[in-house]
Amino acid sequence: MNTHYLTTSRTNPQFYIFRQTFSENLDWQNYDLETVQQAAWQEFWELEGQELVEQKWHKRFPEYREQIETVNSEEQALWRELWEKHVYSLNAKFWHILSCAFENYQNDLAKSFGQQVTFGDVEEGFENLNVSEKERKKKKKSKKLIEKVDDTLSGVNDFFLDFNEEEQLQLLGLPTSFGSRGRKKVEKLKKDTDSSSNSEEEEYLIMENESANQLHGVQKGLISKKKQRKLNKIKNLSAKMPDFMRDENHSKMIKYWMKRFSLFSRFDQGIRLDRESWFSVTPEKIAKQTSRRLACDLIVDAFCGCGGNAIQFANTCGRVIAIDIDAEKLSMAKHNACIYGVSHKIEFIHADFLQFAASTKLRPDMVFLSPPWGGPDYQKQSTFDIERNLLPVGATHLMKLARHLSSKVGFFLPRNSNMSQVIALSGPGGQCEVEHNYLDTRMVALTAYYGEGLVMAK
Ligand code: MGP
Ligand code: SAH
Repeated sequence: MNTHYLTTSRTNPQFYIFRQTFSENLDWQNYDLETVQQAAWQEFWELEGQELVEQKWHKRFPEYREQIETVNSEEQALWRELWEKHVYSLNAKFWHILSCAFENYQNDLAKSFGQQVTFGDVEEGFENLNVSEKERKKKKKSKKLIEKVDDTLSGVNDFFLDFNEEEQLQLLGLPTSFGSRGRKKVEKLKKDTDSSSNSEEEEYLIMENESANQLHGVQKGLISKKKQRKLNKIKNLSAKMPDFMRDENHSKMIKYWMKRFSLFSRFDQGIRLDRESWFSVTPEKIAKQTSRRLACDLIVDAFCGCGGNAIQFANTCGRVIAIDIDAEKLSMAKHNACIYGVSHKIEFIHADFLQFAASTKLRPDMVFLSPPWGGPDYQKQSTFDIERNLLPVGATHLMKLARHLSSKVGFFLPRNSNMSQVIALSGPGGQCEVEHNYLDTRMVALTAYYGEGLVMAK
């Protein structure tokens, strides 16, 4: 288990993309990964970072706007100094998260090419740190517990929280120039600057950790009391959940409920989702990114569900044809599109995409595919076979249908997809570009792009 969950904010996570162009005969291990990381940093900074720094500044110092108009030059200099510190510390925080996400990316990539990377590299890092034998044993022990917990729960891996920021960067073999502050200070910084974590979310994380401890018999005597506490917390957290989410699998659905604002920033304005869509809708930040990449005059969203992608396409494309086989989902998608004020740009079509593609004369500029993956159990396979496990048909068949409409195709796929199969879809001698989408340090899914003009030349 190589995943580093350094931080996780379900309500307002940071979005990072690592992208590379692949073709069958290129050896991915020889890629210039440093460039990939730098590009991801730059992209994050342009898309989100700059704005976040501004927002957090004004939240922290609401008096700034007014005062800066009237202050003398000495006070101006003080403000400038404060601003520089603010930018520096947020830089450090975001770089830190990105670095951990990037470490995960390399491991995830290796796995998707069928190779195992172990925690060994990180273990070796211990030798170079000034950590006493006793501390080392303690850290190893906590690492083992967390690995077990992670396997069962896919919960929060806070192994890295045992180390201060500089140690973490050293362990990851990454630059430490930003990482000289102690943990207390980082926590204070987090408190000061991160308004996104709210008590609801904190409660949820505590609950996840508590159930992890229970699973492994930690603090045995307390289990029944804790179980009771957990049940009470679940009750509180789920009070506002729709009834159909409060069925037998209650605690599983809470995870999705906690992410509701990450799925739709306007969730509270009345977004509607059915059970399947809670699992399958594309989180807004990822859908926005895909819509920037697939901006065109006319796009077909072949499996539109409740509209996560279609709504964002409507902001970057002239017109959107949104297809789904399920009429109820289509009506929810329409309703959701109204909330975002874009329903007039989307034509909703109730159809089976397989039949639609075979019979239509429509020739859109782009086609976007986000078919069902068989529910959340897709995660149970270490490598997801996109030819055997996608619904309603395998990836090659689906691509053939999509290419009948347009040579430019975007394909949203599970994070554990078999990468050789993803690349093979580009055809002999072809190339594809793959974006690995991370929210904080978690990979959510990948998006593969095919077709001339869509794949960035290598
Ligand atoms: P997830 O793995 O169920 O959630 O789905 P998460 O929080 O990453 O899981 P955890 O166990 O690591 O906490 C991740 C994302 O994949 C969802 O937000 C959806 O965008 C997408 N997704 C999931 N499923 C099951 C489907 C699917 O069947 N079809 C499509 N198109 N997208 C899906
Ligand atoms: N991208 C969507 C989620 C897609 S989930 C979003 O962000 O909201 C996959 C969708 O494919 C489901 O809504 C399901 O109803 C639909 N579907 C399944 N089989 C289909 C088919 N043969 N033709 C069209 N849609 C189909």
